[in-house]
Amino acid sequence: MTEQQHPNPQHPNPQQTRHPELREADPEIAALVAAEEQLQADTLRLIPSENYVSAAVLEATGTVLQNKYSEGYPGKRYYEGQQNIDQVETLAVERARALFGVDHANVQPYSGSPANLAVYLAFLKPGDTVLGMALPMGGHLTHGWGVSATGSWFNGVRYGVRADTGRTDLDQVRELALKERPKLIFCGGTAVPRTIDFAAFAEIAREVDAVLVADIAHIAGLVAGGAHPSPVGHADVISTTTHKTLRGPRGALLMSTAQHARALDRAVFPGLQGGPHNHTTAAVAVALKEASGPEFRAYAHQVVDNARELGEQLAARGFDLVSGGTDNHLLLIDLTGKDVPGKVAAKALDRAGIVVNHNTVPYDTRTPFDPSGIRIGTPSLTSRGIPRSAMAAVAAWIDRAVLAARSGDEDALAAVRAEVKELMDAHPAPGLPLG
Ligand code: DSN
Repeated sequence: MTEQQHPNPQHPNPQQTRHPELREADPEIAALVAAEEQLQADTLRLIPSENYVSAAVLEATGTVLQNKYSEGYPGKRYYEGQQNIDQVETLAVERARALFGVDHANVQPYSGSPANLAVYLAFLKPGDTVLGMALPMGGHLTHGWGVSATGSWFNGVRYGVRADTGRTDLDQVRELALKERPKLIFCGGTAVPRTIDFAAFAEIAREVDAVLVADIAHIAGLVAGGAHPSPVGHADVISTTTHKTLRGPRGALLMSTAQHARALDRAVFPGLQGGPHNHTTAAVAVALKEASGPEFRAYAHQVVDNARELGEQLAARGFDLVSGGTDNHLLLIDLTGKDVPGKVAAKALDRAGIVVNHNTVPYDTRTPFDPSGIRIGTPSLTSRGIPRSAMAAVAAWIDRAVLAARSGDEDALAAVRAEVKELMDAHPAPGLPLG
């Protein structure tokens, strides 16, 4: 951090002023926090489920609200002293309802997996059938996959994507629904690069009298910002985390029609959870306020524009994109044709300052621990204000790093890292004092 970057004595070097109590009480943890800040400042973070929260969201997570127990819901608590907490939670609920246009919102789930488990508790008995996208096809563990509680306690039936298009196989969804008569159908996932056809899923769910759950964890910010169609009016329940494209703290929301409000609330508390994390609720409220403004709409559209452009630039360099491209924030890349396994590529990219995750691709012939693909996305880089015009450079860096992964050229990775850092320095990240 140079004097030049902080010329104003009113704003001294944040490394010297940030977290003074923490540095005093626990220098080891303080040093690791500082190192993580530096890492997040210096690297091109392309994991599509990650983002940078604003300084305001970050501050809200570090408030005294974390000292308070509040089991129950506003106006119906099991502990006294809720004068402020009730207002915080009510604000969060009202903002979620307004932003997504839903009848009901529960802001208490600790994260996406507990939120989805609460949905099972609300509607299913152990052994009942749930239909969800298979994990290796882009689904989520909690959509009935075997190693998850949802796949061991319930009868998980899975659909996939079409081999020829890489897109959700809605014919298979309907066939399986008619044959297996699931009580719950999940749409959405963790590696779905295309628009989810909520209306088509709703029609199938109605046909078999199933509850349709739209898991919009990845795309919630795009839905809120009008850059992806909304599941409202189609899905009975909407589940989402708050920390991905929505750019809030780590947490989750369950939303629904008025009809299912009571069942969901009872499932979250007392069914599954104890006291809500009030500091997180406050930060969720702040993020929802931020997401309701015009700047966030522009952000959501820019995320998609950047992803589309990055996809085109990568395809032009011979990368095989599952489904041929993207409609949203993420790209799933099959590296088979590049002759580099996903994990080898991801680790090389990390050394080049580009952070991605290895990922299975549909019909992968390799294992989930050593799959054929990588998954990348544009939410974080867009939060730094990195424009569409920079996507050619990003694609070229990925290309060079993947080639270097194959040849073991560490100098090439170091050269990419230096170029990446220049772009990062030119686009400070929100919430990071080091930017
Ligand atoms: N871990 C999240 C993701 O990366 O997509 C899903 O839970």
